[in-house]
Amino acid sequence: MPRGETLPGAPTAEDRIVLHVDMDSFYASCERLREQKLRGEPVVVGMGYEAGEQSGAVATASYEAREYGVESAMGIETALERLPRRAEHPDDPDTAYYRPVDMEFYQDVSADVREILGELADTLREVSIDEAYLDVTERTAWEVAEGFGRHVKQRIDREVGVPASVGVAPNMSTAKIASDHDKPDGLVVVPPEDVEDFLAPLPVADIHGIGPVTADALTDMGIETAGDLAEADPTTLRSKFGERGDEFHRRARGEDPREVEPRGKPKSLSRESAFDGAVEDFEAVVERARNLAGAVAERARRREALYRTIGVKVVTPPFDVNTRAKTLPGPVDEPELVESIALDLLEEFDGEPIRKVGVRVANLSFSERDQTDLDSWEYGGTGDSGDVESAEDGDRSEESPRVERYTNDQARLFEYEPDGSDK
Ligand code: DCP
Ligand code: MG
Repeated sequence: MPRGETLPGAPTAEDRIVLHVDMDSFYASCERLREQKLRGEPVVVGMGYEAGEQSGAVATASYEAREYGVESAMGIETALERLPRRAEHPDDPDTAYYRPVDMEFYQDVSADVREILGELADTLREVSIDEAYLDVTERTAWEVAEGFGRHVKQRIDREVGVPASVGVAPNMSTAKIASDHDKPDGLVVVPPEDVEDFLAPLPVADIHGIGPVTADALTDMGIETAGDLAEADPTTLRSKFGERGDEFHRRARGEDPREVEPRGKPKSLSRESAFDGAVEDFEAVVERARNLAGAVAERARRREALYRTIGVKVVTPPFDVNTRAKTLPGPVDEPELVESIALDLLEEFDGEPIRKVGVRVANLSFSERDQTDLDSWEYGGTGDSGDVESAEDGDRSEESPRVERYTNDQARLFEYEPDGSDK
């Protein structure tokens, strides 16, 4: 329907202006914030990495380091082959600064960014530590959306000091693709009339919900770009992919009816961590679980959540997801209990090879004021499925390319909150 033909007051996708912000090489940018000498240099931030060691996996690499082929989820050992440590070769520019992950610091920086975004949005939905959607319909207009996007970037840069990429579009999925389109320091504005043309040349894998497996299946059908997909026969797509086929078709045309909604309170909080392959050393599993239990309990405390259920998740080869939980008579905030119950529940798996372990607290209660939020909280993710990214937000599909990288990750401490599945 052409613009202007809708009934007054009936909102259409064209009425909305959605802005997606994704910070550039976020952890590395945070490190640069407190260490001037890292600016403009290759920086690698390692998860499970300690200074001078080879262990762990790359959480992120600065864009300078990416030029050497270093990327997220790569083993530190491989990264070091491509980019040796600057500390060991001070005069060699083909080297990088390696730093261990410091979540607490990144959370602080993220909170500063969030404060600014909160001021700039009608509604704000945080997706992850470095990513958020803003509905800015009431704050700007398409004619000046580019200036607004620039303003958002500048405020983050001036007040926090970290670079961000911004996409502005009439819906969430297009805004996300737009923010990623010209990284780093990108600003891409896609007004409603340009959405189809903007999407058309992109590979199908760039479309929300289409991961490597589906992308391959589509390629086999001769569908390689979003444009091909938009023009494909809906009946063929439906026969091949069921209802998802309709969804793909809509998305390829840039239709996405989701509204930018703030997050409600989570129903559970959990953390999990993958081993490099399957480990048989139960002590290592216990040690990892201890840390996870501490992290989960701390997070619950920070969010002022009490929990009644404490559980563990154990992934055994090939990819069997086992969950065990214990429910207490009343809600508590007791980190020691989280640890002891988690370790008790793990006992059963002593002697088995283990790929991944997770700890979770559920049956959360918040202060009375927040209770309604809790009840109304609905989330489509599948936190218990073992797809760590799926609970991060409904925004990433089971099949997104990141999944592959995450599952190959050596020791990614991943927050799969909020996962909404309150089993
Ligand atoms: N992260 C991680 N493990 C991964 C991917 C990401 O620990 N496999 C962490 C480190 C990143 C942060 O999450 O800094 C944000 O993820 P992004 O995918 O947004 O990556 P970056 O912000 O690092 O880079 P980009 O500029 O591509 O957004
Ligand atoms: Mg980012």
